[in-house]
Amino acid sequence: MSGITLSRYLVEQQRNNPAITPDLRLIVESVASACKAIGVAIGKGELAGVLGGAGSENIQGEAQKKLDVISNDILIRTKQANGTLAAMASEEMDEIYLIPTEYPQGDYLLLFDPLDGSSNIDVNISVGTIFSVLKKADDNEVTVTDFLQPGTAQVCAGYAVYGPSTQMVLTFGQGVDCFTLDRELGEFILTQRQMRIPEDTKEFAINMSNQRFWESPVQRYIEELLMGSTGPREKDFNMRWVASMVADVHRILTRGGVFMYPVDSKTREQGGKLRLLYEANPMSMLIEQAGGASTTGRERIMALEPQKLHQRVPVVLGSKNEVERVTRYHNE
Ligand code: P6P
Repeated sequence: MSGITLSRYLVEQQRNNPAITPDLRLIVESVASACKAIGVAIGKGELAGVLGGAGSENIQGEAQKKLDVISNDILIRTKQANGTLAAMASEEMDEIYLIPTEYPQGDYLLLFDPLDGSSNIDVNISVGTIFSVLKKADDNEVTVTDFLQPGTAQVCAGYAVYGPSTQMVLTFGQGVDCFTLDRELGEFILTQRQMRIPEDTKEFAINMSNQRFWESPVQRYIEELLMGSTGPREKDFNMRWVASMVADVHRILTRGGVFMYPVDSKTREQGGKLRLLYEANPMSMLIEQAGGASTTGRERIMALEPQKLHQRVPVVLGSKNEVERVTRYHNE
């Protein structure tokens, strides 16, 4: 095993990647320590009385879990005072969070889904934290408009997945590296460099219960997969659906696959289910950096010009040749 800690890795990376400034290094290190604390809170579960609903709703109208709120607070508290950020945005907060004036201000913007897949938390299934880092475009007072940058503007993206082991996956735009938490040391150790997604796959991830609401290109694509070796694809496929995007994306980064949360007649009003700025964009950067592709079914997600902070978007991501096929079906 490499024995390379996250801190040592960041020093190494900074040498050959000028985009990794001391402030950006500090942001990633403090997100990592927040994820360690979130992992501890999740690990205690029932023992710490942190399961179940918080009795509140987020801007999405979704009931918040206690751990959604706890995770959000951990990220805010560990991030706000280190002088690297101008503001933060979260799935769990309606408005952007300006760094209080008593703290030094920085040039970076941190966006996160503090606990993705939290509907799984009460049944002990893997969940995760997704984060994305942008830079302020100018020196003016930060507003929500500063966050409305395309995915291609991200300087860093990553997630922590709280599964049988706690892992952190990171990209600064020069490939995707994976760390595993050594719980005795309390350190993330580099365990996989330059993750690559196979261009072809036999595994797909979609919530099949929505089938009757899908648009025809998605109907066609999934029907062909289900026909397997007896149909036009001439091979059998397997299905996985964890209902935690982080867990599904981690599987795809590890062994390939295609993940779909398409827009359908139920979600057309909102534009889809998953959020662009702190779910689809960071995951798309990781997927593309690992040799995969990520589109709305019609266009590249990372090229979208965001209009709203909590904007939703259809997502088709993973093994390049499958994503290209789904996109072709939409554009035929
Ligand atoms: P469904 C979790 O709530 C989430 O945002 C993603 O992590 C996950 O992929 C999706 O929603 C699951 O949606 O409709 O299957 O519950």
